[in-house]
Amino acid sequence: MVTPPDIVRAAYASLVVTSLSAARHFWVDLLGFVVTYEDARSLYLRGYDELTHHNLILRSGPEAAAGALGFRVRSGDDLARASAFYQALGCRTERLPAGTVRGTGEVVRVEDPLGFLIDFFASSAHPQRLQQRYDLRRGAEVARLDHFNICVPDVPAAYSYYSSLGFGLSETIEDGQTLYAAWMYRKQTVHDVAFTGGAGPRLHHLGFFAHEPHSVLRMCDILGSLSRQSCIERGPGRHGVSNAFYVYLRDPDGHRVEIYTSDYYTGDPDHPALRWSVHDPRRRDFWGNAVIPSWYTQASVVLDLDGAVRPVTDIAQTAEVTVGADGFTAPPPAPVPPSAPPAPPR
Ligand code: 4SX
Ligand code: FE2
Repeated sequence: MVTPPDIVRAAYASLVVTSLSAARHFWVDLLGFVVTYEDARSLYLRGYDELTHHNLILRSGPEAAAGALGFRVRSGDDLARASAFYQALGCRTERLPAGTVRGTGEVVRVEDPLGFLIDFFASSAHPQRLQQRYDLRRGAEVARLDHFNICVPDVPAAYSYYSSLGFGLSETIEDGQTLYAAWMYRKQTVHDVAFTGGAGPRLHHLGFFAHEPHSVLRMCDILGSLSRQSCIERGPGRHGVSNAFYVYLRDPDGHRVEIYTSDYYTGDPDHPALRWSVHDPRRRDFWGNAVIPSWYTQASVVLDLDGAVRPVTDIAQTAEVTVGADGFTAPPPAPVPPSAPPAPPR
């Protein structure tokens, strides 16, 4: 097998938005992203901890879609490995000279076997360090990009492709027959990428890390105060999978964003995967709150190397939403077994 590139982490994503001013208001003024660069057609944003040029590129365009998902690789040699790896798979690849993606060294851009546009880069400009500029923080006080969640018609196929790229498995949702969802990592957290079974390729959401559960709650309070509560799609709550505290929001174009905090360390070489039953009502919300059906079914279409929207293939396996207990399909609590009254103390 061809050696895969040494991927460090999920680093940036690019979204096409239909109104850059509406998107700026949402991502910068409300969520509190930092602007690294902007012009009339694009915005380059990062979290307060981020020391590369950007975590998110917003570009204005005629139709909402997701562009490339960016992985940082360890060195320049890994760019050559990425090219060779995808060429051996028969995938289209491009080399973009340094600066083609603003603030970023050379990029290898590929159409991956799942149908997503993926960027690999090894170097980036270092912007001003803002971690301790508490005076500037707003909104959810987003720290950095944490993960991509993608909709794929065939979850086992996505799992085996990302395994071949050297990703570790942290958690799954499954039953005896079907792998419904999986979480995989390169950095030492629960994930850099996760798969939701559904029509694909589509981007399900971008997960951004915040340091405090309080940031998640504060974001919800801010949206309520501004009568923007309809942006809140799911949560706030505690995930079963990952143990993170979360909320999902929808941006003005419907792109889904998760504010995510306090998952756990996965860096030991023998890190054991946690496997959840699809019938466990705590798996997606540890408190058993129902997952709204739109969360399972709606997602952003993705672009190909020519900038065209990728056609979507229907789910090729049983849909989790039709089997899983999610609060609304949860079995009633087990009856308390009858027992004899405790014997009086002697
Ligand atoms: O809904 S899940 O609890 O399975 C979940 C969803 C866990 C972690 C995530 O990042 C996520 O998006
Ligand atoms: Fe997530």
